[in-house]
Amino acid sequence: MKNGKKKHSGDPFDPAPADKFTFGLWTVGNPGRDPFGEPVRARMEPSYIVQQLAECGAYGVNLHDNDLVPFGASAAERERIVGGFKAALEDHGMVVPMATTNLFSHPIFKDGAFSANDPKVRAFALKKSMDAIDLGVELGAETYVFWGGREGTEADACRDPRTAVARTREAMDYLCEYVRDQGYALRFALEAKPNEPRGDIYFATTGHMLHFITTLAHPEMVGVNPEVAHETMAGLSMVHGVAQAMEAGKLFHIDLNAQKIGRYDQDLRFGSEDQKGAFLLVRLLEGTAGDARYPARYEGPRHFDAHAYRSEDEQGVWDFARGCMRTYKILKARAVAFDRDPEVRGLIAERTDRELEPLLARYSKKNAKALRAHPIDADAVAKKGLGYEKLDQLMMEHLLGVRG
Ligand code: GLT
Ligand code: MN
Ligand code: MN
Repeated sequence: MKNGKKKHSGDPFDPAPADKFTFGLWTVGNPGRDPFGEPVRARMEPSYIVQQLAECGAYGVNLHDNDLVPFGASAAERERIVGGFKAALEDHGMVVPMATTNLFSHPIFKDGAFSANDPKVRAFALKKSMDAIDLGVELGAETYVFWGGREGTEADACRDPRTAVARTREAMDYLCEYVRDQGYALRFALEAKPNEPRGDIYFATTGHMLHFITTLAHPEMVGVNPEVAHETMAGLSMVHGVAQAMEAGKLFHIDLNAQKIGRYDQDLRFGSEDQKGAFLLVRLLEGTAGDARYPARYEGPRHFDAHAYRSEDEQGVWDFARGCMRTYKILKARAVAFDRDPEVRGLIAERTDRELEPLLARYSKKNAKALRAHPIDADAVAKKGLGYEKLDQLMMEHLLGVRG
């Protein structure tokens, strides 16, 4: 069954490959292990996951090196596994748009990977990353994610945190040069997280990453991969972080899921918590507000980095996967209706002032002089209500499906 040939149900919210929905092999493949309990689901073969995700209407799968090729596999075993996986992708019309390296599971990474104090660990991390980049490119990946889950501390005196930053820069510069040297068309996307599994993880938020990128030797090759759960764990607005990345041309990839504030990294089904945040995120990614100043929409894959509840069996996993995709499409339809609503448009229409705005746009002695001379009645401006209660309620009504 080739994906392109799969018959669509006709339900407008059922996913199709054109929606560009992707899942990590580790997401639907999550066996439901947690720090307090054993796995509740059996391991699924990567080729089987590809087949099932294609059935569900997904566009592709992403992977860590060891999601596919077990740690320490021989070259012959690697060839056999990769060959079988490529055949499954081909059979089911699925692609691998993103790949990454597992730099956190093996005990060698207990002190981090690129930032670890032992040069042998840093060397191992670079070697493993180069091999994993080769694998990703072989499978067709265009984006390569770096999530520094173990790059952090509990005992902060173990290294100067500035050294951790500098070592991470060295590693990123090293790997960018490797990619250039190989002639690969690959971009890096850095994923932030504030804590877990480490007490504190370096580069805690997307904002930290955005600045770090400006210090790299090839900043044009590197962007970010913000995750809903991680920004929310930090108590931040995912929408604002993503917007800053988009405005800087740095949203290279995205990890969609859901999260309650103040919890462990829950990686819940997309949209299952904070529906308002999810709505605003989809609205931003899809560009339904239609602001002429910005590129219309985010064009990359819509990747769900989430997993089914531990209460589920395999059927629950596919229900979870369909749920992520359906909720995204439902929110997209709601966002389109919201931004078309004349009452909404009236409330968010920008105020213009042809005389004043040119004076604000750029400093010059002349502009500043004219600006200072321009009378502004602060009390009169302050008195006027902005109508945001009405606007937000209209958003709620669209979101709850009683309007539009
Ligand atoms: C891990 C983590 C995710 C990262 C993945 C990429 S692995 O599941 O929780 O947020 O995106 O390494
Ligand atoms: Mn993630
Ligand atoms: Mn997460």
